[in-house]
Amino acid sequence: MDGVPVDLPEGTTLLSAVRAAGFAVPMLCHDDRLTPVGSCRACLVRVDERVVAACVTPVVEDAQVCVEQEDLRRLRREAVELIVSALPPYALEGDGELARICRELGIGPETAEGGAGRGRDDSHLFVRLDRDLCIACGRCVRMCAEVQGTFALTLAGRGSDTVVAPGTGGLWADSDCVACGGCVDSCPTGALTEPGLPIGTDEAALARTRTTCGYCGVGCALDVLTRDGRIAAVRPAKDGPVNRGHACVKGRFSHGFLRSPERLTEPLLRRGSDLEPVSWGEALDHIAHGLRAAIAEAGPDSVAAISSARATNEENYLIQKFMRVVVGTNNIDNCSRLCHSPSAAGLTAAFGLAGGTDTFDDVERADCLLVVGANPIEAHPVVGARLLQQVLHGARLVVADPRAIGLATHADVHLRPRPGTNVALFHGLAHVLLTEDMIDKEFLRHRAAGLPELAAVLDHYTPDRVAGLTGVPASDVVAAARLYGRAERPAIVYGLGVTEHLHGTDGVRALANLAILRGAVGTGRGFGVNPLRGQNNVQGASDMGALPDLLPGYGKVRDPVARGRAEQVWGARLPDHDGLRIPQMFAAAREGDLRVLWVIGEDVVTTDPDANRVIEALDACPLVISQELFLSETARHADVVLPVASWLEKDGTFVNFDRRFQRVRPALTPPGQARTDFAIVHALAVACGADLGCSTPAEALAECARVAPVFAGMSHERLDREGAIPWPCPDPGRPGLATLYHDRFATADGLAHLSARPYLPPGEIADDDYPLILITGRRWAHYNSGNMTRRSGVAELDPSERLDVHPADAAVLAVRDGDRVLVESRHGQATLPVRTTEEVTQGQLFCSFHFPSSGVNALTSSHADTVTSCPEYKVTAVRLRVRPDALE
Ligand SMILES: Nc1nc2c(c(=O)[nH]1)N[C@H]1C(S)=C(S)[C@@H](COP(=O)(O)OP(=O)(O)OC[C@H]3O[C@@H](n4cnc5c(=O)[nH]c(N)nc54)[C@H](O)[C@@H]3O)O[C@H]1N2
Ligand SMILES: Nc1nc2c(c(=O)[nH]1)N[C@H]1C(S)=C(S)[C@@H](COP(=O)(O)OP(=O)(O)OC[C@H]3O[C@@H](n4cnc5c(=O)[nH]c(N)nc54)[C@H](O)[C@@H]3O)O[C@H]1N2
Ligand code: SF4
Ligand code: SF4
Ligand code: FES
Ligand SMILES: [Mo]
Repeated sequence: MDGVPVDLPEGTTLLSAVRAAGFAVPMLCHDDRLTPVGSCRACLVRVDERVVAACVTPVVEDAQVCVEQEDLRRLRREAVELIVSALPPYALEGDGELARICRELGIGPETAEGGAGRGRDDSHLFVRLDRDLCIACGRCVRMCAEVQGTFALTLAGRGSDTVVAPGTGGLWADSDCVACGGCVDSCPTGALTEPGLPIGTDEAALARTRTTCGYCGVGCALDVLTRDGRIAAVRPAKDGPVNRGHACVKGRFSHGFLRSPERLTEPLLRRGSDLEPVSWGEALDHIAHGLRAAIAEAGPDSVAAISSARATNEENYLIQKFMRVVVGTNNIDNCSRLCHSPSAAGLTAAFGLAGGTDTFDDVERADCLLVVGANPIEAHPVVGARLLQQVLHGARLVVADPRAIGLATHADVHLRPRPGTNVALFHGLAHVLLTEDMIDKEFLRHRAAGLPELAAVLDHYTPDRVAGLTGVPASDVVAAARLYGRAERPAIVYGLGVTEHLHGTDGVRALANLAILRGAVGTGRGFGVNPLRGQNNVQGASDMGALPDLLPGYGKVRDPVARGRAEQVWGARLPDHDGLRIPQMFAAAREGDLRVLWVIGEDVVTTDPDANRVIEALDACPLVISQELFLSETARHADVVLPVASWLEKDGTFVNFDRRFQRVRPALTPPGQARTDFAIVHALAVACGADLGCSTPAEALAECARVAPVFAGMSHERLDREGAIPWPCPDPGRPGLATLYHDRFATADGLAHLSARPYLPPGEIADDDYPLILITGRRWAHYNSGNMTRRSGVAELDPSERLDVHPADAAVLAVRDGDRVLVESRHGQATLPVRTTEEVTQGQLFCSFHFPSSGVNALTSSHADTVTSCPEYKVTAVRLRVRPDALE
């Protein structure tokens, strides 16, 4: 090539060859992540006397390629000039891709003299379209299809009038767009922009902070662009290890909460029925006094804290250290209790460690995916998008979910078990694996234990019997088992539809059985069992020991060796008995045994089950502290409210769903007197006359690395240098372990353990009084309690709660879309508007819990996983009544 030899495998494009030889060509219709189309002609090169577009032409062996000849430069300039001539003059303002290419090619603003007055579409809150700038390169359309998987866009019109448009016709706001922002990022001209960065913005003048998203556990790397102390835009980082330049509506656009007028900016103290502003000194002294009195009168175990999976590792580390060292209790827990505590228990029992077995990059090499009780398109959108693309590229897909979730339309088999019947379903699949000999006998002989016991139990789970227990047709059980059983590299990905049940831990273990039977874990012949952990740092909160039975790094508080290690580093004696779990804390409060409850970043009144009983507990506890961004429902019941900094205002690390530590860096300063959780815990320690050491987040992680051998190789300095690092990471000089269990499992005997626990029915079943089953879960635009997303503009995209009802059930009740119904369970009531949809099956309902005012968690019960106390959020027996106003 121009004299430079390049050696590239057949099938790669000339573009790769051009780059490999150290040259560059301008490109307008090309984005490396997307299928090349070769329509703009900006990248012309010559191959054996033919002039071709480099981005679409494959490399041929021994071809003579020219890039730098003058006539090629002219042809490329003419191609771009032709495109630019149709655009209005402002097309070349700023430093967008097109403007830069024009500058490089010497095309001046005088060339842009078009602008047909095709108008704008500013209907959408986050995506703006200027049709006059559209060159119909189609990158946005491909981005929406090939990366995001939403297929919301098309190219409409003919010839030079072709322009991007929503596939549904009409306005962008009414389209299928889920505001991932991918199309905006790929648009080379500024036809698509986001509100904070209009065309002509000089991005170089904005401050840029690399951090990690503080919403879900995917852990997208983000670049936060700020101007005058406010966010101009949030860009997904192209080199983000999980997101690779992609993001979702929450990480990207849900930051309006930061400057919400409702943001807490000063501490509040209860005086009678009012919460009144006070100084930090007064608030902290009040708490310190309450702590001292409680400990003196009722002992350290009369104090409990709920730590935050939204906060950083360093903050969680400090909080649990405060509770153990300053207070002297193990009464510390985090929302993993409500979420994936059955994963931690089940995966530890099966394989030895509490995290998922493989990295997501490996999962992406699987040829068959079993997605169970997870709705990643809405709850982990970037992972959902990657899974969908994998399926569109040929991987087989089995979905096990009672609802027709987004991925189900692409599934080879969609299993729709009745909520709460997973164990029977998984045993049914295992039965078929065994009877049809789709098991790895070698692996079972050398690396697993428990086969005879399991085989005896599985005898009872014939597909026909399983069909009776679960409602899944026997033929579907067989078909799904064959897809998983015959795949070369199967992988299991799962969510709360497995864990939030009366027998959630059994569910995780019965699911793990499938991977063990197939030898699809710890062998490279498949990619194990992988929970889609929920909160940004729920993995980390548990890793840091914000748990009543475990120290940082999962040493047991009852194990003298683990305790001794921590005691040595902390220079204090530690309590040696397990502390209270969250539901036990509430029970203790109701019984008058809890004097102080410190709730950090969790809106327990909105999100814990059986809300009326939670409120009773808070009201019974003499001192409740809520550390919050907003006056949440929980804060309203507190005696002291402390204003905190959010993830965009703090320094530290998070651990994402596939065990990667990633850096979190402040892009802004917190408003008013709000402080980081880290600073608040330190200040409280000082008010109590204690010194927690580790004065910076970096020092806190360094200290944690000394307490917990699995994190011994982790440090801020290393993360700043290397980017994401997975744990286990016992050695500063060696990489963390992304894939686990190559030689042996981490169990005491080194073997994977099959579980022979039988299916047991859920805590609630439909009966004559409560004939319908309510499932609760997530919707794409909102996040958990909704305290942040409801104050972030996205609320306009999804303004209210609704109850999904099957049309047949709606007909029986004579209710229509929008009608408000009274939902009653054995535990409470909620009033919700109806949305009829076949996404739910007959006899089942679905709603989220993102709108505290609708009171969904007044309905859910206090049934909980028998092993870990994870609430049975997914199964509540309810009945509906029409026109509640007439009945109240
Ligand atoms: N947009 C958005 N994203 C989020 C969150 C959010 O609030 N909003 N929250 C984050 C958090 S904290 C978490 S933990 C994750 C949760 O992410 P997911 O686990 O994906 O969330 P859910 O929607 O609660 O439940 C998943 C699915 O379980 C199904 N299911 C219910 N019962 C059963 C059953 O018995 N068997 C089977 N097989 N399936 C069942 C439900 O129909 C539902 O589709 O999402 C995180 N991401
Ligand atoms: N019905 C039903 N209920 C559920 C579930 C379900 O599926 N169905 N899922 C459950 C699950 S999996 C989870 S994880 C829980 C989540 O429940 P929560 O943890 O209560 O919900 P979030 O809205 O994520 O966050 C709680 C609060 O933290 C505050 N916050 C955010 N960042 C910070 C910070 O850095 N520091 C501090 N101090 N505060 C901060 C926010 O303002 C918010 O009010 O909900 C559970 N509730
Ligand atoms: S923002 Fe995302 S979902 Fe919406 S049209 Fe663009 S690529 Fe598609
Ligand atoms: S997928 Fe999760 S981590 Fe990524 S931007 Fe969305 S909420 Fe944030
Ligand atoms: S970039 Fe190659 S034809 Fe457009
Ligand atoms: Mo969660």
